[in-house]
Amino acid sequence: MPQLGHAQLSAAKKRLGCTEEERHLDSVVLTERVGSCVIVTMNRPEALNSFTVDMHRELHDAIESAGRDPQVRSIILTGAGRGFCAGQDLAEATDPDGPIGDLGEHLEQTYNRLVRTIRRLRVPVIAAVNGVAAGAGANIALVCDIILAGRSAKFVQSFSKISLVPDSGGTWTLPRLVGPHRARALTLLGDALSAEQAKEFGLVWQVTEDDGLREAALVIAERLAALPPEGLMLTKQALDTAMETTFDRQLDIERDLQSRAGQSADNAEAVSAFLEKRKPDFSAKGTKA
Ligand code: LHQ
Repeated sequence: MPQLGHAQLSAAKKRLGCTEEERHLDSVVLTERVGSCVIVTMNRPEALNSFTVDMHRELHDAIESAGRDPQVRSIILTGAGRGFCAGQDLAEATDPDGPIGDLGEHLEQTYNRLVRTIRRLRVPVIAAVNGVAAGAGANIALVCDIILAGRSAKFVQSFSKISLVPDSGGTWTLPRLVGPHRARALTLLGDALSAEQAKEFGLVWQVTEDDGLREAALVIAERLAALPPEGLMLTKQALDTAMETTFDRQLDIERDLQSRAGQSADNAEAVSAFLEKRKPDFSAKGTKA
């Protein structure tokens, strides 16, 4: 009998009349709205949330649709169970009847699309790394804007152990985050970095107790929601180009983005509120009157 993927199973259950809640429990990606934040949870705990084609599709759709919602001000990416994400599901990758052929093509259609989408999002993405993050799972965390880690989290560039090249942007992000020689040792040896070491190396913003991770991520989400969104979006854009360009070109980019930021109603409101010693109200939209 042919095996159904999660997406096909969900569609079949829909036809068979399951409730929305029953279908949701089946999904390999869960989404939960908390205020203006969407928590996106990779949900294959039995395989440490490793990536199948189905999980790629659901994760990309969940993140893209949260990013398109103008009411959403941040996204938290996390994993169900004891892992964050163990990278590619190696059983699916090696299944001769499975969906994966050439790995380069697979990367382009799945991991590259995902990390490009995360990187280009209007809103900040917080990675709440709740356990082991291995292979592409580690590198997907590294493209997020703010990385929090539970005390039991680990970051492993496990590619060398299976004779693969670090992907999902890891060869770009890692040397920039930890320096070229640490990046070489981490990727060639494949040693696991503990949450504390990852913080020391500059990968992680904050380490929390495991049971305090969700709360800590929501506190960051709440702080981001209190800030003017356009300024955050433009700051993300400025930092994205900064690593690829010259100092002079980056000054031009800052000038152009600051010109846009300076014309925003949020900037006018924030400065007036500061001068008038009151709390700002960022509900008004558009450019300065
Ligand atoms: C897994 C996996 C997994 C399936 C744990 N797959 N089941 C891109 C393009 C295309 C192809 C290739 O790859 C890529 C990018 C990549 O991501 S390559 C890197 C792929 N990932 C890995 O090599 C990591 C493999 N996993 C591990 O080394 C360990 O599981 C880690 C270090 C993550 C965790 O170790 P433990 O805490 O000791 O857990 P465990 O090994 O006992 O795993 C628990 C279960 O999860 C186990 O299943 P079981 O039925 O025995 O309980 C594992 O088989 C399963 N699992 N990772 N990637």
